[in-house]
Amino acid sequence: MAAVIPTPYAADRLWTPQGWLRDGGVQVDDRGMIVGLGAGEGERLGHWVLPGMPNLHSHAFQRAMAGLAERKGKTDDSFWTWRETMYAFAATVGPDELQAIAAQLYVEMLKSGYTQVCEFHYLHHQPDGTPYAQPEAMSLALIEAAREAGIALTLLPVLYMSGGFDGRALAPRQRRFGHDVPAYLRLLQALRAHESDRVRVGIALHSLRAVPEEAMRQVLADDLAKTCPVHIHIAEQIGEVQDCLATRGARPVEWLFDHADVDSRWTLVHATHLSAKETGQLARSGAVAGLCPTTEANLGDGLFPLADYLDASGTLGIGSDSHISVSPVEELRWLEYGQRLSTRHRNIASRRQGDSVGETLWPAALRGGALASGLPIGELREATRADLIVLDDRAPLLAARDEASVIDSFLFAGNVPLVRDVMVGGAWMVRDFVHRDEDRIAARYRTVMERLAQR
Ligand code: NGQ
Ligand code: ZN
Repeated sequence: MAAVIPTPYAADRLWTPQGWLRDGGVQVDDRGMIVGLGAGEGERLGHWVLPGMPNLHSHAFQRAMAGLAERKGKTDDSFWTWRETMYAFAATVGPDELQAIAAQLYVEMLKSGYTQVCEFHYLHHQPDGTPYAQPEAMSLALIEAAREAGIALTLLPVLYMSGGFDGRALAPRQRRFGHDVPAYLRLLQALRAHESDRVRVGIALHSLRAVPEEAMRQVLADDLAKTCPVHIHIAEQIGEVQDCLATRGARPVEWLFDHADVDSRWTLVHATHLSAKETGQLARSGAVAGLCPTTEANLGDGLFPLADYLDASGTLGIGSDSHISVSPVEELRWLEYGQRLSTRHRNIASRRQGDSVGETLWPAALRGGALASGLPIGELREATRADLIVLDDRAPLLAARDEASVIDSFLFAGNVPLVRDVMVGGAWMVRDFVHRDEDRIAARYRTVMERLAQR
């Protein structure tokens, strides 16, 4: 068989872990993988070229209710009252709606610079809890949406078994989330058949409140769970920490480390409320802290101990979670701003004199996001997928920005899109700010939303 010659691309400045590579080039093979990096020859990508960002935490359906829970209710509004609104909305979404919403969301993700998404998916069954004729119908809707939009997907079907730490049964509105362990493992097995260069499957345990200890042990012991990413929501709300202490005698993260071999395959989503001991445990384990700053702000969760965690060399990534905002720039900006507001200091994420906040956070989130996604590494180098973004070098904001200042300007000062082009696996999904199929996907989304609004 004749070898296919890789496609060469050139860029004026290409972001690598060593900093900006000048007049660099990437060679991409026919599977969309980078097979060479070095001197720049070939089609010019643009001026500032960065690796695309993985989004490590998404509940796609929630995009369609963004902005609909911002009005004061009868009781004190909290995470738990938001969850009631979210459950009511979730009950209206079936496979067709999910596909339309997710495809629209994924287009928005691509246009903002995300090239990969981890979908933490728990809307498995019909609203009353009856499985669909094809039990994995909702998962397949997400796979199809990712394919239509052209974003790479790590699908994390979620195990959800109980309604609280006391092991109580699922509430009526939670029934569509539920599986027993054998049915969950069958779902995982069925979805594995859909894996490809662009689709991966991992495991998600919804939370310690939703997964009893014995079920967690059984799933983690199964061969299917031995090599894939494992995600869990943990310690997002103080109430959860208190319930865990009361029922299990330990704080959530502490308890997890005592009962599972938490390593770099794991992503602990939120991990907001950590003791000093837990911060150290999480950092040393190599697991990813899955931070979702805009959602955590929107839901009133609290602030992650970023400085201590970075001082302990902890790994982090970002997710847009409830999609109240869909932008890696906004996640990283608010990650830093939350710390500034609470400490009344500046430049918190950069821990050494002279380091830039943006040049610290963008690569950190690339690395953690890749790990969480089950991908080799979050940087442009050989044997990684050619997922990259090109900034708009004609934007007035970037005028006279140089290698030392462009990433900070991109992260902190942009109020209009600065991501001009987006490539996933060697193929252009966004060119000149336009996604290749955005009109059709948006039109279908509008039709679906109008239908849902009438229910
Ligand atoms: C979720 N979202 O699973 O969608 C959760 C809310 C829960 C966030 N925590 C439901 N942001 O935690 O029970
Ligand atoms: Zn979540």
